[in-house]
Amino acid sequence: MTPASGIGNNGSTIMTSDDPQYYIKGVLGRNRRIIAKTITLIESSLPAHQELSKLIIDGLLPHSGKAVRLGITGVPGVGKSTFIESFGLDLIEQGHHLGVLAIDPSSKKSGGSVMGDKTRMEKLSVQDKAFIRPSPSGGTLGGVARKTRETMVVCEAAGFDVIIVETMGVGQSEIMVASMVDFFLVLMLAGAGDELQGIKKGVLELADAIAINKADGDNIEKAKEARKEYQTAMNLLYHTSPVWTPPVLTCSAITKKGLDEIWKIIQEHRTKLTASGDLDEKRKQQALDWMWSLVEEGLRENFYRNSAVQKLLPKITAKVEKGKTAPTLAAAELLKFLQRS
Ligand SMILES: Nc1nc2c(ncn2[C@@H]2O[C@H](COP(=O)(O)OP(=O)(O)OP(=O)(O)O)[C@@H](O)[C@H]2O)c(=O)[nH]1
Ligand SMILES: [Mg+2]
Repeated sequence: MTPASGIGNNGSTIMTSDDPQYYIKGVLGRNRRIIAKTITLIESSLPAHQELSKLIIDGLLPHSGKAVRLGITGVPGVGKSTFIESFGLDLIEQGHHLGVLAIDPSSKKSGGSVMGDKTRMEKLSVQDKAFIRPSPSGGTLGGVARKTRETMVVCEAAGFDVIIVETMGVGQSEIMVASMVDFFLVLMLAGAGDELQGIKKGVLELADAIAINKADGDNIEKAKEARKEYQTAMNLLYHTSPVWTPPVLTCSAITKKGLDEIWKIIQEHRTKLTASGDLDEKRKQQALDWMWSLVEEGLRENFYRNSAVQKLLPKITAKVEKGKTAPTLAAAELLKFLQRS
């Protein structure tokens, strides 16, 4: 294997170890520099880095799985960053170690990621007991999900016992996040219709709790009204677990009112689902989901990397466009190469 290398801040090439044990030991010893390096390897698309990160994840996996995994979603501006900062600082005060990861497939390297703007979590980001990582940039949603799952393993192995995965409530990414966490919290605003909030019914079905944020000042009454309406709606929806009906709460990420209650609900959910065996079942299902999404990603990569596919693709797509070859035949023709590879 070629040694893994990276570009230093000053533009110089820095050699890093290609020994998985270097990373495994560093992560287990909660060495922040090595944690960050490991995540950079996970996010790298270089084949040598990907091989190395597989070995590292394999070594870290037995040390992971003990954290409380939370997913948080909500439309832009609902207050996710403010909420995570307030909630996170409270958790740290109670002695927890917090990892915050983001999923935003649209994010570019130049910023614009959900948490590219760290200033919104400025108090949290300087805490020793917090580790904040913005969304890996670019790539498919599947690729971003893989990187986030692996980063979660790294954070858990490093001893972060609460992991928050943040995503924007505007697309497919919620389903991804819900499939990698124990508890999925949807933040909403009072006085805005569902359509306005861009939240689909499907997202509410994924929710383990809804919190109407910004319940402060003049907004308190409106938030209480919204809470009642959503609770009625939630009682009618299909729920992911028979032992849990998702509650609707109100909170203020600014005044911190209601945040304690949300943490209590998360713990109550954990106790109930552990007792019923549902949490275990959920994690097992998630491990399978993880495996299948890797298989699908691998198949797709093999397909597009195949030189025969690359050669045939322009010709065959042109033929399909012109109606000279049926899409069914074209697909079968292309897939034949995968069977041979
Ligand atoms: N009054 C009030 N304002 C809040 C509260 N939470 C957040 N805000 C304000 O709402 C605005 C948006 O908050 P953010 O935390 O940046 O929202 P976000 O959901 O992270 O937004 P994106 O990162 O764009 O998706 C900011 O001006 C916050 O100060 C709250 O509980 N009460
Ligand atoms: Mg934000």
